[in-house]
Amino acid sequence: MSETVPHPRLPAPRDSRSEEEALAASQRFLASMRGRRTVRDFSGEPVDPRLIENAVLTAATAPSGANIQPWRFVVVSDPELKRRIRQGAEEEERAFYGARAPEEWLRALAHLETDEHKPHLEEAPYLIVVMEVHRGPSSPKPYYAKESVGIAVGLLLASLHEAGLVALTHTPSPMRFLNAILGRPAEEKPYVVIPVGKPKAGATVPALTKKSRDEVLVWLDGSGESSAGPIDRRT
Ligand code: IYR
Repeated sequence: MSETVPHPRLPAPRDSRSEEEALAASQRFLASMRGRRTVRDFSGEPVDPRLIENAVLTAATAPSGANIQPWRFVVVSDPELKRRIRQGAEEEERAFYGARAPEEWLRALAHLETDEHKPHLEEAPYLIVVMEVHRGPSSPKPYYAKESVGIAVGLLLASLHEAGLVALTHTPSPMRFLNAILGRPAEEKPYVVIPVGKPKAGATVPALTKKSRDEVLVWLDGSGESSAGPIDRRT
């Protein structure tokens, strides 16, 4: 039998700010996000758990396929669990760096100076293990699960950055060992492990650049020009 009750609807949110206010807010956000860097060296300084909770709640606002919201965020601060996660991840990474990784991949990674040692998995006060939730006893079949969880992780990283914290998107591969350590059911597939905290004194990051506007942005406005944006051409 098909559903006949109409789904309730609400007015779409409307923004009452002026163009200038909106632009200023957008520029502030851009400037802030340009300051985000992946950090691999964490101090043991404590972090307010409300910042972690807000970041997770922010992530959970993400759009998702059919609004299934196929995510769960497991926040680990228990030192023993962190130790076991480190142990499991380093085992996988030894296999990766020692044998599994193709030369081309290792060459692409070289400037990040990563290796199989993952002390940050114990040093960071929190590890957020992001789970992609598949069909299971209490979860429906998701659609576009990877895309949905990826969007949520983007919002999570933005929130952590706005809160003045640093994070590392870490993807030991394969990550199934996490289910046993964390006691999570099979329908939760580990997506990424995110150590979060404050940078260790003297921590450095590689000098990286992001692609330029013209490399990442293509405007197709019918004028026949494809890359000069409206900001330049505004009269
Ligand atoms: N998972 C490994 C390797 C690694 C892979 C990529 I792609 C990176 O951007 C960084 C590292 C590790 O965590 O060391």
